[in-house]
Amino acid sequence: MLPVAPDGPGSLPAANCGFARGCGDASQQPSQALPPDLAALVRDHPCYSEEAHHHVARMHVAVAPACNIQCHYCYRKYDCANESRPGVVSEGLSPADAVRKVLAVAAEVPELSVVGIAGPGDALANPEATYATLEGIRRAAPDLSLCLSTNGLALPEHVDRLAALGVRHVTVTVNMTDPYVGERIYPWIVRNGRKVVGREASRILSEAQLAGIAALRAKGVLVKVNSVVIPGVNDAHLPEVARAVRAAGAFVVNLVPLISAPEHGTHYGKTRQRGPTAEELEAVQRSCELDARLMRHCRQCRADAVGRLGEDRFESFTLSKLPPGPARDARELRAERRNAVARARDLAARARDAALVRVAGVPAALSARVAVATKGGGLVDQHFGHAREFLVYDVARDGARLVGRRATDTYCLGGEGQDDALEVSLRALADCDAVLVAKIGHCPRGQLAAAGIEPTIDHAFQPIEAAALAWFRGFADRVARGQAAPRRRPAAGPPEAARTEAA
Ligand code: CLF
Ligand code: SF4
Repeated sequence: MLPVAPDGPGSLPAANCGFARGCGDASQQPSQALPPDLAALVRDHPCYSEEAHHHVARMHVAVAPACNIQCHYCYRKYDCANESRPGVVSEGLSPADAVRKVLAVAAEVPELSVVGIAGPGDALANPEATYATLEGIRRAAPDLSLCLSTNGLALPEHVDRLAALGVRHVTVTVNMTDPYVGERIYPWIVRNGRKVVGREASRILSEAQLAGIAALRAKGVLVKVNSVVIPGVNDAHLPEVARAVRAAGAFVVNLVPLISAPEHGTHYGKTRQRGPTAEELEAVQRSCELDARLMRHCRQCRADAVGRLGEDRFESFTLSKLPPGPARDARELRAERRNAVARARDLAARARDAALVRVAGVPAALSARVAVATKGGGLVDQHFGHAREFLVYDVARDGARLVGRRATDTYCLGGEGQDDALEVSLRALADCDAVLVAKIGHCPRGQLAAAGIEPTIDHAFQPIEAAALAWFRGFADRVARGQAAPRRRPAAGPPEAARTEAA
């Protein structure tokens, strides 16, 4: 059984209150000290621990092509190597190929910690392939954690077998608990060989999802709920969803923005249903975080993703590129890497704690927003011009809290600056006070400064949180001297405000 707070799940404080040590990382939040067994499940999974995601890798094996429901945002025939989002995959795998690929990746990527089945259809709509794969990986590489993502329709009948196999992390995508909302997301489901449409389909789906979450929790499995934020359809309903899944036993909720474009071939793409803006997503997060822990570092991975979150190494590990024979057993190498990662995390935590002491005297009301360019090792170590995304943190004397990631286009290509890409970056960082990078060229430096965003290399190669706090210390001094002022960020409207462009 997962531990329950004395008064039941609803009595737990919000995960992200108090600017604790990085959101989405419950193991690091003093207000919610976890028992050791649960903390261990969180600590080394890159999706459950924001801190771990800088260091630890996951991979997906695409063994599940079929699905038992239809979502208006899904069309799995679309494939593009440049697309990173759920349902996109370059090649499907048999269970035997999946195990071969896992061993090959685990020999080359020693920070690999988790193997997940996340499509491209639904893992539990393909039970034979899913179980053959999980059992094969469990036998071949018992040090790797098994993870699974599902729409939840078939979940109740699979909980016992998953738990018996040692699956300790399951993600259930829950976009609604109200069938009136659901009928605008799901045109149909297939239940016991029968196609069900309309509100009845959503009612059956929601009941199965909540029952499955509760049953997983009873078996000691950590459940993450992914909820797709669809402006005008379910955004105002999501706080209710967060409360319901939390009450059922979900550990963390991940609010993922709808990705929708006409060329994706989806119903939403064709009907021009848009995804949320960064401000709208933040507004929905704020409305849900009182009721649930939130994950904010999701990269909306492909079904064949390989590497740390934000890395796209899947193209290096297609079947044609795998070594012909069995991969070497690299368990010892992975154990060594885990020790090295533990040391790096420890150093980063100490640096952060020392930086917290230095900002303790800053006025409580002062905060700032900083963007960070990182290659993914938890350091400010990327050139501005090479960044394809920035991590954005709100910083105050309590700490640095991840707000989310902002995708951008790479500014520097072949040594040439790309003006269009710079425009994208300026828009992505428009609400930031500073951007912390390892290096930056003259031109982007000037344009960022002109836009009121301070570019700085002063904290290059420092751990991210310590760097953000160190920058904040200097910023607070300048504010006190009247030489700087925090940027005023436009207040995001409530989710209802987004309804104008609904499908
Ligand atoms: Fe994969 Fe999902 Fe397991 Fe993670 S992803 S099955 S829990 S190992 Fe992670 Fe990728 Fe976001 Fe998923 S970043 S899409 S939350
Ligand atoms: Fe696509 Fe997943 Fe929805 Fe199935 S559950 S239709 S695979 S998004």
